[in-house]
Amino acid sequence: MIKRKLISLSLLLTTALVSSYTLAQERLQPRDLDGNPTTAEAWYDSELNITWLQDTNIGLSNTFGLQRGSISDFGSEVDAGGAMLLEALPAFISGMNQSTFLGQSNWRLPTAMIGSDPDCSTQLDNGAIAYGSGCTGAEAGSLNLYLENRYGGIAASPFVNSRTSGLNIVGDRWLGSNGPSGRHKFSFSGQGNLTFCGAGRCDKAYVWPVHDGDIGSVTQLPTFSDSLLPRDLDGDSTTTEAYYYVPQNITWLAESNLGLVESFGLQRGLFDDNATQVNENGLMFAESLQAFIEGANQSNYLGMSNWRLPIAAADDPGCLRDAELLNPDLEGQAVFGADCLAAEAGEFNQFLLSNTTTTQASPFTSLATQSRVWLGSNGPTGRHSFFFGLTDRGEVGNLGVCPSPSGIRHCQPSAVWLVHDGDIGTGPQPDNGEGTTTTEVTPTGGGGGSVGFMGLLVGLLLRRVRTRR
Ligand SMILES: [Ca+2]
Ligand SMILES: [Ca+2]
Repeated sequence: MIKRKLISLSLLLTTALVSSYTLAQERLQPRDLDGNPTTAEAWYDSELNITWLQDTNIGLSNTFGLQRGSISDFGSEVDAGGAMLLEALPAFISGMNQSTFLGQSNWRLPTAMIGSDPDCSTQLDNGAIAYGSGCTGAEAGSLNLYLENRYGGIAASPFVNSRTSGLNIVGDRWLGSNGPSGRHKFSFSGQGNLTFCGAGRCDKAYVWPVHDGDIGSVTQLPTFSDSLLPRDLDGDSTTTEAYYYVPQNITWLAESNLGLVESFGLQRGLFDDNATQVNENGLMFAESLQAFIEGANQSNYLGMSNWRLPIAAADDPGCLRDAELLNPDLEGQAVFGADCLAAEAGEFNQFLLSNTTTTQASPFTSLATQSRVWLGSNGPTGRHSFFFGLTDRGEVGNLGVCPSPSGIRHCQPSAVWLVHDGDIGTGPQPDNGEGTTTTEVTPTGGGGGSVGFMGLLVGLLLRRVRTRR
């Protein structure tokens, strides 16, 4: 009897171990190439046994010895957006390898199909030549199909710079090999479009290098369970009022649209222009921010009197490039646009996305309905807002300013999501960084109608398992 129980217990344990192993083995696994294990520079593709650079447009930040500027006739310049002609590829890739970029000297372009891909929409010579949409063959087609199924597209995947900056276009990437013409390009979007150019001139495209094998070392990217700690601020330990985010050493309110539940003495109603009031949906104009936040602190909201807005970065390299591409006159002075990854808002957005694939699935439930929040800082105009998650145009972390640098006053009403310096409130203590955390993930038995944080986490994990099937 006892023996049978032991056997079933060990079976149970084995099942648990196998399933947690399955969870850890996503097809794409983050890799550290720069010595900082909390950041990923590349992703190992366990199906193809190659490693993809995290940056899908490496020409945007590096020229590897080539000239930056407008591309001349059949020239080998790298343009401001990172694109280049076929003629630039040999020097670009060899320059990358000679500089041992991120410690590696065998970067190459991903492959196209050698021969036929029956999934391609266009088939010539009885399928010996294939191109068009729907291609799933070779490295590019295989990964594209996976990104569509796993993340809903490359823009929501862990890879960065997948759009041509500032525009809602995922440009073509050069492929390295072979096939009928040897001059292949692939569009990592939607159905995955494979094109090749014949004897004539090929239009410019972007470079997304890969490396054979599993390079780099395993990362320790921050996760919800070890980096986002629930905090009680009202004395009722069964409710969570805020989350302490360990990497930033700040505490984020659980309610990411505080105007929805508090007005701190401000009028509530429909907007008058420039009025200091809070709308029914919780949003407010910039003119209301000071009175609202002062009201929160003077009323000692949740026992604290130093609430503030999260900040943007004065010089975010991601969105700075974006702004300059849209308007070269703004070089070095304007910071706005998509792909802003720095400072409190940008970093936290990346953290939420990398753990959930959408901020809607995070514990901050108001982000699902209102994602644009006011930021407290600085920058050229001092009036920044930040769109958490993915915009409907597939932009990650869109930073807005108003009035815009072009002078057009465009301050949309946005939500207030307050943060507080340090670890306030009570709850589990931060991991000391020794070893891995072994937080038990079990659904909380509260059953009070609202899905708890652990419930969300479990739901996400289950969804990941389902996605893999
Ligand atoms: Ca790193
Ligand atoms: Ca509480």
